[in-house]
Amino acid sequence: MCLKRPGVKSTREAGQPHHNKDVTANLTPQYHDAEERFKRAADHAEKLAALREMIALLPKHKGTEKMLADLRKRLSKLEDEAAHAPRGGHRTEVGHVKREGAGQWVLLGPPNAGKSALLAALTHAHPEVGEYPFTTRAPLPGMMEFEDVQVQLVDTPAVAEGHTEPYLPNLAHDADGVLLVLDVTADDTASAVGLLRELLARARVWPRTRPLPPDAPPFLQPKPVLILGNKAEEDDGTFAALAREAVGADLPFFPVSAVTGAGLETLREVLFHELKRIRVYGKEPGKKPDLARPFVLPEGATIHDLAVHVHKEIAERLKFARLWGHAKFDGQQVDRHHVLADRDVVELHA
Ligand SMILES: Nc1nc2c(ncn2[C@@H]2O[C@H](COP(=O)(O)OP(=O)(O)OP(=O)(O)O)[C@@H](O)[C@H]2O)c(=O)[nH]1
Ligand SMILES: [Mg+2]
Repeated sequence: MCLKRPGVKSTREAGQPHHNKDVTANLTPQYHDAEERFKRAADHAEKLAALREMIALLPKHKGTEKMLADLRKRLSKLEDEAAHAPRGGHRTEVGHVKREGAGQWVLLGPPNAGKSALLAALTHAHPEVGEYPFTTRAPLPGMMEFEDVQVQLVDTPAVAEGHTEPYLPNLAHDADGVLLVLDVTADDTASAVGLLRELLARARVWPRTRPLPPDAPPFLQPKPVLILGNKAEEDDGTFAALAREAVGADLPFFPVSAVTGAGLETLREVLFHELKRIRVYGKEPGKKPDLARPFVLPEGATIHDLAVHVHKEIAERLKFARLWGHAKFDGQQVDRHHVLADRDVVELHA
């Protein structure tokens, strides 16, 4: 990377000829960062994401016109390739897991922390659990049940010095939330936390519990980041206290045990609530509501958002809705701007 130190005059500024694109284009460190990620991209999706960032971050002026045209040409070539890639039924892109259910949490952590054991305890997935490091070789999703919704958890290969899979930042970037899994009985928690924090920085993930600085770089993704202190049943409280200290006070810490199940029921609830989603049940006039299959929408969603979710045409023709739940009285008539609450029952009238 060629970062220019402020206040140091470059040879060019002293009036000599040069071929340094930085100086004419005024490229920022953020641009170089994106360029670096483009060069190192492990797969197509990562390449596309980095290239889009480069285009957005490129200063737009006369001196960068040619560069911009060149980047755009590369982007359209990559997009073409993505559109025409063969789509076999079982083909999945390594490092990308299709989001399913109410939201996606990715589990990251050092070897042997119990990521796979937690996935097995919380979902119906059957990952390999082993007492040796690097048991997990590829991301594996599982669906966790919470009341009447399902939340997706994604187990991943370990994060370790010199062994971290290059697609992990991408996975964290795309997820709705990140679970950092630590073994509270391990004695190298501080270094594990250091590596995980680096990974999150590369992923542009900003823990939502930390205030966003006013000069926050673009593309930061504020999202929930929680610490799971696993193997808590082997602890009299001392280990968890030390692990918590190593993590720092800015991230919520949950002691859990994949073996005894301690802390897991609370965790299910937290994982759904941290996604900031609401459940809404549909109802047809004169019939009972369909309580088996809720619509899952972001907090703050309105009647209109629900209608769009159900069908675009219904949204266009919508006259009013009737509401049961938090409304003042059952069957209250509301308009499309009405904000919904968790567990509302809605009858759409188009
Ligand atoms: N005592 C105890 N052991 C656990 C717990 N969770 C997992 N283990 C054990 O820890 C070891 C590692 O578990 P894994 O789930 O394979 O760990 P991992 O984080 O997926 O490891 P890698 O795939 O290698 O990164 C296994 O021997 C598990 O049986 C727990 O809550 N308590
Ligand atoms: Mg594993």
